[in-house]
Amino acid sequence: MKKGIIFVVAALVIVSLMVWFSCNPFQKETKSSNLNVLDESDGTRLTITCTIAVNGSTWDGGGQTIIAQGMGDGSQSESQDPIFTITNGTVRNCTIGAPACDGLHFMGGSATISSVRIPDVGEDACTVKRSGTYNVSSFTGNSSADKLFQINDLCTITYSSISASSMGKMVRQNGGKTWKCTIYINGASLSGVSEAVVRSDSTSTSVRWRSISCNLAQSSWWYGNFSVGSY
Ligand code: ADA
Ligand code: CA
Ligand code: CA
Repeated sequence: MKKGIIFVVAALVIVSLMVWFSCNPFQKETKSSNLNVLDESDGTRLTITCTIAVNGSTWDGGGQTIIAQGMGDGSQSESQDPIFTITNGTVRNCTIGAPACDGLHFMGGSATISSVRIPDVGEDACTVKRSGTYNVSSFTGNSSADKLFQINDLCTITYSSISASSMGKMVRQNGGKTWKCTIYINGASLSGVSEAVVRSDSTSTSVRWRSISCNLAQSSWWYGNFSVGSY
């Protein structure tokens, strides 16, 4: 009888460990073969069930489309998982299909997103979660319900060659926050913007920009009382 209970407990522990290791968000993922790939039948589609954590490496999607399952519905719910977290690394060359959930999260250090497309942005497309130095380049993001890019911590961030349609604002520093972020916009082609290019409640934040085209009159590009200049 006792042996039976020990056996059941041991089996439960082993199964729990297997589940943990198959979808551990803290695990360092370096090779695509480590990812939780459910469907790679035609080499163009990668179905995932947990966040891909890029830490100290470059993750190159080779043009694949990523589809998230069980990570969120792409709505305005704030409780969805990110598709990627990036710490001191790069994510490049992929499309994030719907539901794009909470997009990509910058988690610290120096990190880059390059040649990423999100045809139907989820809650938002890309968020600064922790302080660092970041680049977003050659990025396409369409159909944002509100924000394309969100900034929740101190950073210097450069957005270059951004192509986006339908959004409230391209960049939002977290509401009510007064710390400084330094934002560079080096080329953005924006259509269907309803509110602003950048909105911030911080007077210490600085925006430097060049080559922006936007449906809004230029007098409505900057929503807030921050420093703005071209460069
Ligand atoms: C909203 C919310 C913040 C944060 C942010 C985000 O602004 O109020 O707490 O969740 O969205 O990062 O999406
Ligand atoms: Ca949000
Ligand atoms: Ca978000």
